[in-house]
Amino acid sequence: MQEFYCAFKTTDMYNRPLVITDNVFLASQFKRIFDVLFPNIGCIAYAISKQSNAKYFEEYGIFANFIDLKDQQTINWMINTYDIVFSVHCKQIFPPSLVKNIKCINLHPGYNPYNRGWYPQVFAILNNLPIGATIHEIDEELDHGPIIARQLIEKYDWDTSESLYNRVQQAEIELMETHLESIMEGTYRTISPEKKGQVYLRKDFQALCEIDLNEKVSFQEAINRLRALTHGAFKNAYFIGENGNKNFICIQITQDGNDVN
Ligand code: 0FX
Repeated sequence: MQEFYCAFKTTDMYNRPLVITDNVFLASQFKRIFDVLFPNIGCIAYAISKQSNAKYFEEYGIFANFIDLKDQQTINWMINTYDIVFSVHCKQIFPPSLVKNIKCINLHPGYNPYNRGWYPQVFAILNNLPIGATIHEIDEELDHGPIIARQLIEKYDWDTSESLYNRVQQAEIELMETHLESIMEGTYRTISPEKKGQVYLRKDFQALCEIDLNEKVSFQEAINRLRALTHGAFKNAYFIGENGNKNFICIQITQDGNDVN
C-alpha cells in the first residue's frame, strides 16, 4: 500500500491547535492526552456546536466557545488564528474553504473506508462490516481523507450498538494516545483508503428505526436489526401500535446466565 508524508510539516511542531467537539467523554480524553504530551502548548482552544451544552465540558476543564462552521468570517478567523484543527466528534461538516487552507484532522468512530458517516457501529452490526476507529486528514468528502491510523476491533454476535460503541471509543482513545505526537509534529505518514466505502447518514439511521411489522426477514436479520438499534436508554427501534402510538423495542442478550451487555 502506498504511503504519503504529511504534506504541510516535516519537523516544526504545530503550536496553535483548535479542537472542535460535541462529545464530552472523548473531548475530556483528548484533553488528558494532549496536556500530558504537550504541557508547553498552553494555547490549545476548544469549540463546540450550538446544540452542545458548554457546562458539561466545563466539568472537565474544557472552556469552549460556540462555533458556526457555516459562517465564512468564522472560517477566515480560524485560518488566521490556528495552524491545526481537530474534529473530535464535531457534529458540523468542515467546509472546503476550511479544509483546503488549514490542516484538519478527524477522529472517526468507524474503520475507514467502511461505515463512513453516522453511527458506524450500527451499520457494522446490520451489514456485517468491519468496525474500529480511524484518525485521518479531512478532505472535502465525509470521513474520506488520507488515513493516518486506524484500528480494527472484534465484533461479536452478542454485541449491541452500545457494547460495540464502548469498545470503539476505547480504540479511539488508544489511537489518540499513540498518534497525537506525530500529528502535532507533522511527522506521520498516511495511506489512501482502499476504496470509496459506504456513507451512512442520520436519515439512514432514522429510517432503520421504524420496524414494519409486515416485513418478512429471517430471525438472524431481525435480531441483528434490534442489536444494531439497542443502545442504553435511547428509544431507537419502534413499531406503530394499533392505537397509532410508537412502541419502542430493544433487545437483551444473556449468555449462559450472564447479561453480556
Ligand atoms: O459523538 P458520536 O459518538 O458520533 C456521531 C457520529 O456517529 C460520528 O460519525 C460523527 N463524526 C460524530 C460527530 O457524531 O454521537 P453521539 O454521542 O450523538 O451518539 C453516540 C452513540 O449513541 C451513537 O453511536 C448511537 C447512540 N445513539 C445516540 C443517539 C443520540 C442512539 O442509539 N440513539 C440516539 O438517538
